[in-house]
This record gives sequence, structure tokens and C-alpha cells, in this order.
Amino acid sequence: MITTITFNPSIDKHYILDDLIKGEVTRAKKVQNTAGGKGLNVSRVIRLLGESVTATGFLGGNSGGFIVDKLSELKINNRFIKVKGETRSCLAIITKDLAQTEILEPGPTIQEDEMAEWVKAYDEILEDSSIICASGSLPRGLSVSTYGEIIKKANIKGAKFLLDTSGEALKKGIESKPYFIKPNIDELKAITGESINSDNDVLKIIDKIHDKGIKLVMVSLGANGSIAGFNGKKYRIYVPKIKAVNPVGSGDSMVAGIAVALERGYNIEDVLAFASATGTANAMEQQTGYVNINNVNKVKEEIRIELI
Ligand code: TA6
Repeated sequence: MITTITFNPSIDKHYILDDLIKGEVTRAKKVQNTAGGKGLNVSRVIRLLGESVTATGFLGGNSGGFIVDKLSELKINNRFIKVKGETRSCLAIITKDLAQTEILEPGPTIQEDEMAEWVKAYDEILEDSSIICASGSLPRGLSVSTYGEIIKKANIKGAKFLLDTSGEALKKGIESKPYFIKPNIDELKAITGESINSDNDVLKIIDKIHDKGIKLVMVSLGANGSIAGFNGKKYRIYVPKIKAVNPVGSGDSMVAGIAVALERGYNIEDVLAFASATGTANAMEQQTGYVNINNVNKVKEEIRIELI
């Protein structure tokens, strides 16, 4: 079973504007509210790819209630812990030049007893999980080493832990050897402190990450595809040019593609192609964290993978 963890979920409010002018009143042409936060985008896409998924983390207040309703609509098993604080909202403002401006609220402060209740649920869920996807920022109240601690528990149980976060939480998480990480270039620079000026620099850093015990690394290059390392081999993945409508959530969709492909036992090249096609297909949709399976299959045929 695939389990997703979203410690800091959000109602993703997606605004389409002609232009965003600071200090002026602007009326949104279109507004879309979705159950978001990286892990919930991952959960929704896993369902759209045809696999079942259990979602866990923290939800609170009326915003939490909105998300619970969305989970049941999507038939996502809900193992969230109810908290006193209010689940946050995150704004994604897309203007007609396709620039995207995101404003992310910090979210509620999680209390010690709420975290203790979650750890109990996690220990139970781990018994049936082959793959754990943990995505997004840590809310206030959770230690920066939280991902590192729960990765260790997953490794003991033999579950593959896919980690998609950034900054100190990623740095600490890496120390516990998750199965998979998907840093973008900025996150790679932040965690290594190294400058990255070429694909060759990326390849050297991937080797260092493998030396830390992480099996699968995908470095996202956005519309230029990605560079991946697995089992001592390196891959350059090229994605077809598409008409991007809303790129927000493409990284989350790629993680969903990795989880589904691993769950189905695909070989590494099919894992990389399926995940890249899923991330690309998300950008073709107005909704954040959404794919049309026909687009995924069509794009997958156009993905090119080169052994480096
Ligand atoms: O990746 C897009 C997104 O999931 C947005 O939908 C918004 O929820 C944001 O990321 C949350 O990011 P964070 O790192 O705070 O979990």
C-alpha cells in the first residue's frame, strides 16, 4: 500500500489574473480551491493514476473539514489527525504571461500531544505500507529532524521512503537515508552549499548523494526534464514541449508517478519515464496536482532517456 504524509496541508487557492499589480485592487478572472499541500497533490494524482492510497498528517478547523470532504470524493483513505489549529491556505496566482506567484501561509502550530497521536497512527500504518511519500514543509511545533526520525522507522520496516521537501528538513532527512529524493537545482545548492553550473556538476553531486545511501535521485530541471541516478547509473530525461497551463504541482505529480511505478514494479527506465510524463501532464491542466491519464500515457511515449 502507498501512504502519503502531509504534515502541513493547505487549501490551494488558484487565482487567474491578467496582471498582478502591487498596491492595486485586482479582480480574479477565475478562482479554484483544491485540497493541497504537496502530499495531498501527490495523493490525488496517485488516485488518478489508478492506485489506492492512504493519506495522513494533520487537519484542523473548517479548512480541514473542506479537505476531509475532498479526500472522500477522491476515495483517498483518510488517516489524518484532527488538530486544534486551523489548516492553512496557499495562494497560487497565475498571470496571462504564465508567471506564477505563490504565497504560502505557515499553517497551525502542532501540539506535542497531537504529534504523539500521529506517531501512534504512523506505527500502525507502517505495518501495511510498501511505499511512503512525505512531501512539503514542516509546520511549526514539529522538529526539523521529524522526517529523519520517521525515515528510520520506515527503513526498519523495509518500506521505500520518498522524500520531497527542502532546506534543513531535507538536509536532516537525507542523513536517515530515504529511498528517493527529488531536489531541484536551488534545493541541491542549498543542501550541498556547492555552485552548480553544468550537468556535470549535477552528476558529481548525485554521486555524493548515492554515497550517503540514497538509492534513487531525480534532479528536476523543470521544462528541461531531469537528471537521475540509480544503482550506479545516471540518466538524462528529456520531456516533450507541451502547452503549459499551470505548472504548480508538477513536482508533486512526479512524486506520485515514482510511487505508482515503484508499487507496480516497473524497471528503472519505465519508472523515470512514467514519473516524468506524470509531472509534465500536470502542467497541461488548469488544476494544481491533477493529471489526465491519457495525457500521461501519450507524453510517456515522447519521453527520451539517455544513459550518461
Ligand atoms: O507544490 C505546490 C504546492 O503543493 C502548492 O500547492 C502549495 O500547497 C505548496 O506547494 C505548499 O508547499 P509547502 O512546501 O509549504 O508544503
